[in-house]
Amino acid sequence: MKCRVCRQPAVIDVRRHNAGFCAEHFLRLCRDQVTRAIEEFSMIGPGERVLVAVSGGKDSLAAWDLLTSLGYEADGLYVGLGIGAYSDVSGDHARQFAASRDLRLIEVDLRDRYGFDIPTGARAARRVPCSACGLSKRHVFDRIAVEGGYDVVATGHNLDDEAAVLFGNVLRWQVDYLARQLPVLPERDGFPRKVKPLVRLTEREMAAYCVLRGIDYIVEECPMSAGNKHLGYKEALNAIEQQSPGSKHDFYFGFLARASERFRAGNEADQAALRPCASCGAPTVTEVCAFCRLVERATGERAGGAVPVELNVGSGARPS
Ligand code: Q46
Ligand code: ZN
Ligand code: ZN
Repeated sequence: MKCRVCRQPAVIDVRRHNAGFCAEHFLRLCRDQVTRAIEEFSMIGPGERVLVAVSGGKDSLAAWDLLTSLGYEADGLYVGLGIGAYSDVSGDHARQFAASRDLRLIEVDLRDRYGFDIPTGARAARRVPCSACGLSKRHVFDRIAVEGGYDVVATGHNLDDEAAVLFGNVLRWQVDYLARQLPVLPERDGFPRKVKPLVRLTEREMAAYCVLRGIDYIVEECPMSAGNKHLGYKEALNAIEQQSPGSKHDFYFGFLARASERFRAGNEADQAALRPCASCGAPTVTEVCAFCRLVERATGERAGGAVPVELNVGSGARPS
């Protein structure tokens, strides 16, 4: 197979584009797809500061690399979840990447800052680990973005992730989730905008991107992901994609273009009902937000939010 652009031998075939690409033109395709997503959904404005949530996996490291190579001022945030060796190794990958590119990595360890880790916290609070984990990560992203004066939090969710979440939400008609399933969630009440610049790229493409860019990422899955429904949804969608390339793209972008608006109409009233959490100030519908309740159950203490906390900042300097 030859590269669609230059006719040199291809290193990857991208079936949904019905084309092969050499290394140079594949990397350019990835950058173009990110630029297109950022522009199409107004993700990042000129001069805005971006905080990239990095897990040490391929998607978040690729997102950080893509954003910085496109010229955005993007620092990384790594949250130490305390999931045994998985957390140790993933943290090492994030640190190594930051050091290799001379980028600034902020680290927050859940145990140090909030007094619990995901396995013990989830058990104490009787939540499934991924639910306690998602809640904690979202809280930390918001909190650090506010403390550091970042305008935007970027995550490494790719097309496979978004299509799988959409599939699960449609399967159960989770209309509240469907209303919020967007590649951009606007800033509100002093909390930053959330963006997903990789929505036009797949998991396989991000793995290839990392290999071609020499990015060493953690390959092992999180041990707590076993039984996660999204893995099953991804497999189902992969089988469909195999038969009919482009299905995932059409499913997700068709939803955004033709259906998402209908679910959002009813959700605006819910948004208006949000008020600041009595403990940490995050927007919530209850008096104390779900994260603060999790901290309370996991540690017996309130999370609070106003207390200044020292950040453990990695060795890399901010890019000039
Ligand atoms: S890290 Fe956390 Fe994931 Fe592990 S516990 Fe679940 S949510 S699977 S992205
Ligand atoms: Zn080429
Ligand atoms: Zn709170």
